[in-house]
Amino acid sequence: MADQEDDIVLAELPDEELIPQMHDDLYDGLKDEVEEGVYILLDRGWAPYKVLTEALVAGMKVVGDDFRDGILFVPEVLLAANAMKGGMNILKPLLAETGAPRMGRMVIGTVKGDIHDIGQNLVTMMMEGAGFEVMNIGINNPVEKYIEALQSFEADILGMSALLTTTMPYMKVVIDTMKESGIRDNYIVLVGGAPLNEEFGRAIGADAYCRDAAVAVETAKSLIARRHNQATAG
Ligand code: B1M
Repeated sequence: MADQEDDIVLAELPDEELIPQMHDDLYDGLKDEVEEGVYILLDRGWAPYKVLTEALVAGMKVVGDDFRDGILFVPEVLLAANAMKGGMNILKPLLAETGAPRMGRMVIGTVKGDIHDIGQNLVTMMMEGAGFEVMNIGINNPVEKYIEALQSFEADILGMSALLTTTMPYMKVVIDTMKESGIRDNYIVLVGGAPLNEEFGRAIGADAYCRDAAVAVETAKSLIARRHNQATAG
């Protein structure tokens, strides 16, 4: 693979060849090449969101499938994740550059026992791009950390992420603790992550399950608007 890479000049590839090449580079954990590809697409006038979804997220899907099937192992996936983050870091300021009005404040973090953070970083970027202020508290968060962050940041929304079937039940622990402390209804609770679904979101008492970052933005916008309307009516 590496020998072939030496011969390929990314800037000379047309879009329809550059995209699969970037997926290969992501798969191989070639951060510099992935970053170069992102710059090339932006130079060609691609919207940052299109680069994100078609060049990066779609490439990561292949990595995920091969990880599941035992073709890739943790060290390779870490390299791919690092390459993905390189590309995301270039896009982050561009996605946030919309000059959108302040929409609300969100605390987001991955639950206790879980160290996957690419998805929640993406949600953070997209929410910031849509005008939300976001406090990203990272990975492996116990309930106390969520509650402390919600209160200190004066958040409107709690976002929780879980990528493992073994860690997703912890979301219910957080929501139940919020209920016990009498603060549940002060916040909109959104949950996401590959193993979740709508039914799970409902069952644990979240306000909504968000399939992806774009859905998270739309859901947050509509639930915040509904809250404002209720507050005005009441
Ligand atoms: Co992990 N891993 N991993 N992993 N890993 C998965 C999740 C897995 C599905 C792979 C597989 O088998 N196919 C599998 C889980 C199986 C299961 O539980 N059913 C798995 C496993 C088993 C593991 C380990 C146990 C492996 C091991 O050690 N033997 C281990 C667990 C570590 C731990 O957390 N305690 C582990 C470790 C790792 C790495 C460290 C190597 C690395 C993480 C690096 C990092 O995040 N910094 C890693 C990765 C990269 C993956 C895959 C390949 C990719 C995840 C990802 O970043 N996807 C993943 C396979 C997969 O998901 N297909 C896998 C891209 C990202 C953009 O998508 O995170 O789904 P996603 O986020 C989306 C939506 O879900 C949604 O929006 C995002 C953007 O659209 N969303 C939200 C997510 N969070 C949200 C929160 C919201 C709203 C929407 O709040 C409002």
